[in-house]
Amino acid sequence: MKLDQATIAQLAEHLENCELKARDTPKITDEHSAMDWDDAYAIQDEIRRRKIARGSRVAGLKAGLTSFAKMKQMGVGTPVFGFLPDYGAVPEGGTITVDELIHPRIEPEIVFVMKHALKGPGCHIGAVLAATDFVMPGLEVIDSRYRDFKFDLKSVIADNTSSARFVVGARIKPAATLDLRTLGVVLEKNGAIVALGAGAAVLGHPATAVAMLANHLGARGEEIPAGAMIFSGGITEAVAAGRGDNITLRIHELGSVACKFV
Ligand code: OOG
Ligand code: MG
Repeated sequence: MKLDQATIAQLAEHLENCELKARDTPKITDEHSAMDWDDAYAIQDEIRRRKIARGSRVAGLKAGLTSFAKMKQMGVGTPVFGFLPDYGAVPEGGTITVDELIHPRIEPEIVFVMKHALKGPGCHIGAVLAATDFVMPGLEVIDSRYRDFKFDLKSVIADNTSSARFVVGARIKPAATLDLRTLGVVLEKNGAIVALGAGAAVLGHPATAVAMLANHLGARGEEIPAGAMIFSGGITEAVAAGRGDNITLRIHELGSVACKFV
């Protein structure tokens, strides 16, 4: 750790205020170039602590930057992990209020719900599939608190990996009955197709992202708890959405999920 506790608390407060007030900020590494990976996750942990102290729950976990399309779009090279606060949940077909956000983008994702806890190190695709209860289609709405979505990995980890809103579809399928690599994914904005992909875009198989999350948590003495919902990462690049946009995600075998920006 390179930052002291007071600086970590101050940066967490700053980033969380930017989220809650929908204000952007330059990336924090501009002023704190010495910060390391532990500092970045410590800032994210402090944001989580602040939310829980205010009565929020953690509704799910997420892996991000798990596809080459996303890594290329954001100019970074390794996955990151964050959490989904309960108030980010949007019902299927529900609305997302643009005024509460800075510059939202949407991502098509495969969502895992775990039957059993998963603890790294040593987690692999097999362990993930054995521990998974079912999968669902999910739309993640990301909203980096950084100006013009410009950040490096440490800044985005501290900013809870741009987490903002999320929507899940109601058709569930046991992961074991599907080949998650070849599931086709179609993202539509106002009826036009804006992105296309397949499950394998996420690290060859989206369960790899869940295994990496378990191994990441294991290195910190934590685990993915039984029942956890996990967004495994955008399959295509993220697509900007604004007031009036109707978004629909269709995933082969998993049905569709939609939301509207108002
Ligand atoms: C970071 C979050 C990325 C994903 O699914 O790749 C993410 C960002 O691009 O702002 O959630
Ligand atoms: Mg995402």
